[in-house]
Formats: sequence, C-alpha cells, structure tokens
Amino acid sequence: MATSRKLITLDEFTIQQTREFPKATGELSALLRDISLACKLINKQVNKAGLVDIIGKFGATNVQGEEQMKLDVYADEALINVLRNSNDCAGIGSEENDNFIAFEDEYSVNSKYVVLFDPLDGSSNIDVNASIGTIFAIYRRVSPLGQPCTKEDFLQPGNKLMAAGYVIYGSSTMLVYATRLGTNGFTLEPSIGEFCLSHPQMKCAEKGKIYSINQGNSRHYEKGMLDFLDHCMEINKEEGRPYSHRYIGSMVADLHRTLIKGGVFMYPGDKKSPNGKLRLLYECNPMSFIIEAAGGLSTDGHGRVLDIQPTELHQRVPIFIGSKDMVNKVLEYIGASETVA
Ligand code: P6P
Repeated sequence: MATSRKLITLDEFTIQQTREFPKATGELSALLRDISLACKLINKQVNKAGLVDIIGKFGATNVQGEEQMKLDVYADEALINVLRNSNDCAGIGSEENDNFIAFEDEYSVNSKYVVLFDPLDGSSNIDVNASIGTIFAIYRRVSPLGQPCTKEDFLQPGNKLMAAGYVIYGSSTMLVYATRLGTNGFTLEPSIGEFCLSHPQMKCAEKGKIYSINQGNSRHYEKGMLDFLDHCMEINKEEGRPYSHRYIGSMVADLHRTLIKGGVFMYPGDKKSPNGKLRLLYECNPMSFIIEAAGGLSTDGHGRVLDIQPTELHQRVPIFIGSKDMVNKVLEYIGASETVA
C-alpha cells in the first residue's frame, strides 16, 4: 500500500534539531513557534487584502518617516502581542517603532532571547500584489535575567545571532529559517495550518547570472558601481550572454529568488545616501545570516555585514549579498580593500 510522504512540520524539525544540542531547553523552538503563529495571522490578512479595508494608508508615518500602511501596523501589533505573551521573549525592536520595547512581566524578564523584526517588508507592493515578507532576527540577551532587557541586547553584531528567518507571502507562504546548522525552508500547508519542510538545507549557488538593483539610482552611483553594471550587461564569456536584471523592490522577494536561483542583490551607498537605504538590525543582518548559512556572502563593501558593530536601532548600511562569485566580483569593481572570504 502506498505510504504518504511524511510531512515534517516546523515544530517536529526544530525538536529534531534540538537533539543536536543536549543542553538545549527548547526555548528557541518555542520562540520560533510563536513567531510562526504571528506570521500565520499576518498571512491571513495579506491574503484577503483587497477584499476588506486592510489595504491603504494608516494615516501615520513610522520612525523612518515612511507612510504606514494598515497592514504594516497590523503585522507589527500581531508580532508584539504574540511575543509579549510568549514565555521566551524579553523584548522586541521593530522597524515600525521608534525605540525597542522591553516586556516587564515576570515571565518576560526571565526570558533569555530578544527579537528584532521588520513586520512587513516591501509593504509598498501590497496594492500591486507583489510578494512581501516578515523578517526576524533572534539574539540571546547580554543583560542579566530577572530585569527588563536593555538597548545593548539589541545592538549586537549579526555574528552573535542565534537564528534568523523570513516569511514570504507569495504564490505560496514560505518560512525560511537559519541557525548555525544551516538554512531550511518550510511551506505553509493551509489545510492543516502548519509550516512543513519543503526545502531542506538550502544552498545559495556559488555562481549566479542575475543582478538585482534599483538602477533608477544610477545617477548617484560611484564609478566602480557603474562599471560593474556595465560588466553585467556585457556578453558573459561562460554564458555567451549578459546577466539578467531582476528587481521586485521587496527585499524578501529579491533575496528569496537570490537564495533559490543564485545572483547578487545590491543596495549600495551612493553620493545622495552614503549608507544606502536598508536597515542593519532587522533587514541586512538577518538576511545576511540566512544567506551565509546557505553558503553565500554578504558585505557592506568593506567587510562582512555580520561583523558590523551596531550603534543605532534603525541605522542603514550598504549591502551586496548573494552568490560568492558575484559578490566578490562586485568588490573587485568597487575597489574594496579585500574580497570577503
Ligand atoms: P527602492 C521596501 O521598501 C524596502 O525596504 C526593501 O524591501 C526593498 O529592497 C527596498 O526598500 C526597495 O527600495 O528604493 O528600490 O524602492
């Protein structure tokens, strides 16, 4: 009799991973479960956007000065509420909130993790039905247990991350999650409401043929960056054709494609915005952790993004991330001091 392929749920997978660490307490698995619950709630709203009054402007701006969409605010509140009620999160930092939030109940102050997130990245694409996503980063706190978390818990370099992930709300809803054991993808099975392992041990191809950048900013780019773009549009000797240009304008969607198909995603600093646009703590660090755990590279043009010592919650950094060969090729053109290992 045919046996159905065993579906491995996210919970089963993280419990199996916990067995790799005898001292593990299961708190990180529980925290991931909480985050995935919030993302299922967000997914439900994203999927019915357009049918109910959840699209459109919230009528306020966030700390970035960006107009908040109603779904942005919904997603932010869903994550904060679930994590505040979790026994495994001491506090959060979010793109949508000026400062970090320390949870002060007796369970939270004794929790050993803090979470940073961009609740709905790429939300300007909601009304055109392009893929958007939630990005999250999990640190073990450095402040003592038993009291509220502090700013230092959030201003850790990305090389201290315990785990990071994103959920992409696209043709299917996928959660991609990385620890030091690797990067794995889980697809939401709506009939049972569970994320199930669909992309085990994801690898970012060493070579790529796709470059992803908002070329509308070219007039502000330095010469080296312009020379690299010319290189991308020349006939590539190995391929006998130029690279392909793909840009969705949603970091999660552009990097999900980069992880699956290879390539390089770039948001460089330029004459107008020396630090580029993307935020270090809840966009560049988690995505860099995920791509590096899959064998790719991520740099700000001088060194690993994950080695940057943060100074501010919402600081921006330039980023060049993806296939090892392509990232190092960019660095050759922009005159970086050395290629990344
Ligand atoms: P631009 C979305 O607003 C976002 O923060 C990222 O998701 C995306 O990669 C980037 O900004 C797009 O920026 O300037 O190309 O519209």
